[in-house]
Amino acid sequence: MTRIRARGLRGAAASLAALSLILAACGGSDDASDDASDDAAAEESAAEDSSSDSDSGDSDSGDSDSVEVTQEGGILAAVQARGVLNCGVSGAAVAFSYTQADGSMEGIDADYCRAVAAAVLGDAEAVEFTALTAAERFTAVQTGAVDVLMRNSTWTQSRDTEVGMDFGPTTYYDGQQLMGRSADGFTGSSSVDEIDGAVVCTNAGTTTETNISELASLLGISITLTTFEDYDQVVDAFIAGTCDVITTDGSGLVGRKAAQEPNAGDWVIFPATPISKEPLGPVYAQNDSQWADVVNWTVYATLIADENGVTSADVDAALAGDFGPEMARLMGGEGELQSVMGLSADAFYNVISQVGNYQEIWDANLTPVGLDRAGSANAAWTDGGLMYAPPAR
Ligand SMILES: N[C@@H](CCC(=O)N[C@@H](CS)C(=O)NCC(=O)O)C(=O)O
Repeated sequence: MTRIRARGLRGAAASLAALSLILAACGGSDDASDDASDDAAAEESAAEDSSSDSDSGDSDSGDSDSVEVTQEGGILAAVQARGVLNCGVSGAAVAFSYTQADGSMEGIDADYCRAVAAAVLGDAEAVEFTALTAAERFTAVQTGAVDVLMRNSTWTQSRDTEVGMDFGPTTYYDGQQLMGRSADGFTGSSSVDEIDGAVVCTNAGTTTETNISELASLLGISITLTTFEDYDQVVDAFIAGTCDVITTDGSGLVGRKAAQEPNAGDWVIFPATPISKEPLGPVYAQNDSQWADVVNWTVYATLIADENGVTSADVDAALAGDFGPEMARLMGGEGELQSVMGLSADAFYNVISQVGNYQEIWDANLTPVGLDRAGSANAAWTDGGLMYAPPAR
């Protein structure tokens, strides 16, 4: 994994530190972390193998018999004492968490790291980003190498129940799609049957590889599934022609198409309806309810502000009650509930003023690559979408 100390909002300079292994980073000598690392290594090496139309089972879920939260006393106290949030990201997911040329981290996931730092520390810049591959990410949560993982990670039953982690509110409802070349006859209305005989590439340790294997079996088609450790390698192999088709979350295809397609129309994304549900959101160690509340309500605060039309420019008016009592409470006014969570009363004022509401975070990161919120599952519930927060009272 790669640790990137990025103190700064979008575009601010950050420093790149050396590559380091998970065990080196967390000094894991206890049984739980050894188990977790061994399992992850086994999972990674298994996933590195290419397979043909294989049933790769639950390789994306990780596997850990005995996992314990390693930060005694709670993650909130640990982060407050440290003064910096350790946040796991991809670093290779355009528009979600993508390492910029100057070393800074940009994307919706990176901004949710900043939002948690703003809530806990009053400073959205107090984040150390750790770039993790798909295969590395859950071990980093289990061992406490990161306080929270914001790495386009899909909430699944096995990950939630077997792997020593809990999932927060979905920040982006995604779905798996495929991308091929128009020169090979693929169009936006192509169906999955058309990849019969193709070399299909994706990254290891993901829901993606299991979804496509299961679907190929179901459809009775034969594919050669080749997995790479990181997504940069997948896209490079697609560009080099080694892969006929690549597959991952639709957002990951749209982002790379926007960033790397040689000529407009060369690459096409299909099928129109995704082949899976990929609810993406925060992941943290299990059995730390206080920390779960902090991360969850940070996300909810961005949604409630969005529901009430409160942007970063409106926080003082909201605190003064101009947007009603719920927003006043959420901004730290009369009846505020942040203090009982172990946060300062102005925790969510800091989130909205320094990072923005959900729509502002969307506009900053996803609109530029052509991802539309309107009409998608990511629209507010009042607009027919699934974005919905419990009441702040
Ligand atoms: N959401 C899926 C896939 C996540 C995933 O790894 N997606 C790719 C494509 S968007 C990615 O982000 N790769 C970045 C990397 O490998 O660093 C999961 O949780 O397993």
